[in-house]
Amino acid sequence: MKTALITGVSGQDGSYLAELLLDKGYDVHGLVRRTSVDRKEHIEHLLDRECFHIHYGDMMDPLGLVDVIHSIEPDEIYNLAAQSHVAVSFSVPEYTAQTDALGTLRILEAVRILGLEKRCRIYQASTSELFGKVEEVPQSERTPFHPYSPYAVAKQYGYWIVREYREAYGMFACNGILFNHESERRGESFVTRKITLAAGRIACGLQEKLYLGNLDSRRDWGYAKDYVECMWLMLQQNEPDDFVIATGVQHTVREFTQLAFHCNGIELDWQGSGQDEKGIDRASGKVLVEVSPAFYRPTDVVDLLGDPTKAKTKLGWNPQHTTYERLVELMAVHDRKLAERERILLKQG
Ligand code: NAP
Ligand code: F7E
Repeated sequence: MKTALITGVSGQDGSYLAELLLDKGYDVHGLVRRTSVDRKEHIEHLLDRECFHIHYGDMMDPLGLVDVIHSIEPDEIYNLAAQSHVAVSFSVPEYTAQTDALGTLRILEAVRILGLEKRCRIYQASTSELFGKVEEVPQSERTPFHPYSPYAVAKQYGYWIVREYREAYGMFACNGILFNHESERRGESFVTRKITLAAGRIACGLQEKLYLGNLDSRRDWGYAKDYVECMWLMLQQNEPDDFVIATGVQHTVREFTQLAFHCNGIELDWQGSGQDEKGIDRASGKVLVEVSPAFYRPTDVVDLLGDPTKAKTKLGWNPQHTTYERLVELMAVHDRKLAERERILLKQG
C-alpha cells in the first residue's frame, strides 16, 4: 500500500485527489489548517474512511511540516496548498509569497532533511498563470514565462525551486502546469462558480443581477476531476518531468456566462462595450449582467490557451474527457439545485 500526503486536501483539487488515491488503495494523509469555524465540506464524506487521515499544519510553519512528513514518511507528496486566488494576491502579496513560494521550498527541504529524497516523489501545483502576459498562443512546456500577478510570481519561485531540487539532489519532483480547472467544488469567488451560482439564483428569483469584471478574458477551462488524474500519472512515470495540462479549447468569460444562463433557461443578449456592457434577458428585457470595475485587476491575464500534446502523448491523458459544454452544464445544474433548495427554505421561513 502506497502512502500519500496531500497539502491543501480541503480544497477543490485536494478533495478530488484524495478520492482518487483512496480508490487506488492508497493510505491518504491530508494537511489541513486549523480554523475557528470548521469548514471541511469537501472532505466530510472521507473523514470516517479507515485509510484517510487528517493532520493539522500550515505552509507557514516549517517545523510542523517536517514533523508531519517525518511521522508519515510518504511515498508521494502532492503540494496543492496555496493562497490560490489571483485577485486576492494583490491584497496579500507577502502572505501569498510565504505560502506559495516558500511553502514549496519548505516541503522540499523537509523531504531532503529527513533523508527521504530518494524515496518520496513530489508533485508541485504549478499554474498557467506563469505564462501571464503571454508571449505566444497556445502555451506549451517551451513557452517562456511572464508572470503577471503576485500569485504568479510566487508560483514561479515554486516552479523553479522544484526544478532546482530535481537537478541538485536527484529528487523525483514534477511541475504540473495546470490551466484553469473548475467543478461543483470550485471556490465561490472564482469567475466560473460565481457565474453558475448567480445564474441559478437569478433563475430562481433569489438575486437581481450579476456583476463581473473583464468579460473579454479568455481561459482554457477543464474539469478538476480529470486534472487530478494527471497529477497522479506524473508521479507514476519512470522519470520526473513537467507537463502542461489543458484542454486546448478557449472561451471568454462572456461565453461562459451566456452558456451558464442558457442552462437555466435564460437567453442573454449583449449590449454596449467595456464598462457599459450589459447582459440582457431576451424574454423580459431585464438587465441581468453588468460590468463592475471593482472586479478588474491591476494586471490581468487575458489569453490563456494550453497545448496538451505532451500530456496526451507521454501520459496517455485525454484532454477532452469532459468537454467545456459538459463542464458548464455540470456546474450550472449543481448550482441550480442549490438555489432551488435555498428558495424552499426561504418559503418555509
Ligand atoms: P483551493 O480550492 O483554493 O485550495 C487551496 C487549499 O490550500 C485549501 O485546502 C486551503 O485550505 C489550503 N491552504 C491555503 N493556504 C494554506 C496554508 N497557509 N497552509 C496550509 N494549507 C493552506 O485551490 P485549488 O483550486 O484546489 O488548487 C489547488 C492548487 O493548484 C493550488 O496550489 C493552486 O494554486 C493550484 N492551481 C489551481 C488551478 C485551478 O484552476 N484550480 C490551476 C493551476 C494551479 P483552506 O481550506 O483552509 O483554505
Ligand atoms: O479569473 C476574469 C478575471 O479568478 C478568471 C486560480 O485557480 O486559475 C485561477 O486563476 C478570469 C480573469 O481565475 C471576474 O479577470 C472577470 O481574467 O476565475 P478566476 P484565475 O485568475 O484565472 C489559475 C490557473 C490559477 O492557478 C489560480 O489558482 O476571469 N473575471 N470577472 C473575473 N474573475 C473573478 N474571480 N471574478 C469576477 O467577477
